[in-house]
Amino acid sequence: MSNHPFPLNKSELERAYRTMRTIREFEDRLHVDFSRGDIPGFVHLYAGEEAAAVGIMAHLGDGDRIASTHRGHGHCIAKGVDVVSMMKEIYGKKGGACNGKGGSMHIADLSKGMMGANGILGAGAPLVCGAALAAKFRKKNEVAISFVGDGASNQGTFLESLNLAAIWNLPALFVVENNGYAESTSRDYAVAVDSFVDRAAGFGLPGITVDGTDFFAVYEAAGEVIRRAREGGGPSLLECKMVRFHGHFEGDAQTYRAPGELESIRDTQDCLKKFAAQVMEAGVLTAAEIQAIDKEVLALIEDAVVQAKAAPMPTAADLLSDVYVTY
Ligand SMILES: Cc1ncc(C[n+]2csc(CCOP(=O)(O)OP(=O)(O)O)c2C)c(N)n1
Ligand SMILES: [Mg+2]
Repeated sequence: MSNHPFPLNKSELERAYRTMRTIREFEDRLHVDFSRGDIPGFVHLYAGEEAAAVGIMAHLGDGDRIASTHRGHGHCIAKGVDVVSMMKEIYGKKGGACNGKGGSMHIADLSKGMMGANGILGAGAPLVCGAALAAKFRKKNEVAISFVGDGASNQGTFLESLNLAAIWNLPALFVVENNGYAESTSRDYAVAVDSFVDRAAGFGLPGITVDGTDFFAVYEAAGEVIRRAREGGGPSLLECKMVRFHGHFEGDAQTYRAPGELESIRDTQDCLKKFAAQVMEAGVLTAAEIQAIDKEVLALIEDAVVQAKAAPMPTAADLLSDVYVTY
């Protein structure tokens, strides 16, 4: 029996906070370094959305598979991908998760069940049907999880995947990360139904909507639908209502936001602040313990950046490797 109201013990709570803080620090550091011109390519940041990735991934092991999105750094970190290899990848360096050939939108690590970020909206859902079908045949009670944004949820690939998963009764979960925008288009303009749960019902899938800025709400709801999938109960949809703290991409002027919107969501809907307040109020973690984790994470990210900057660039000869899988 624990003497606090949470479904996790103290070290699990510390781990959850550390992972969320790692994502935040990783993203906020990229924001700064990108604006300095240090980072090649295109970057979409997950800051603000951490509670969803961490609350869901807390239920997964390396044998469970996920397919991510263009906004994938948070999913990678929460799934256990090494942050140094991620930072090197984003800097386009050798030793990166894909040896510097993929960049931000193609980070993958199959040893961690991370099947890849994806620049094509809605492309992860059919992959997850495949992974979940394989899991069903392997009979190890593994699950596969697809992430899509509110905008990508309109893609035919996503909707077809809901149907396939339902008729095959797959151990799959479809997470809709509803941050209110697809680039600059608001969700209310682009999605006809008020709730994604209604859309799931149209495909014969149960659905749950949660406050994606509340780690514990996500953890509880994800636990329920993942358990059901592992036990053969079939796929579900989980909508996480969330906020993004940066632009759609780095460099976005965000003129589509209401005046004061960004300040307001950072003030009232910060999932890290909420988590810290909840665990401190319950007396499980102290402010000093939280600060110690913050400091530890700051050093981890600084080290990742130093290593990424020092790593060599891929050479012309590297173009010819990793093109085909060798059997
Ligand atoms: C098939 C496809 N169509 C369009 C795009 C261009 N695009 C990239 S991100 C994006 C908006 C995505 O919005 P959402 O799914 O809500 O995810 P968010 O960026 O909010 O996390 C669009 C239209 C794309 N990458 N792939
Ligand atoms: Mg969105």
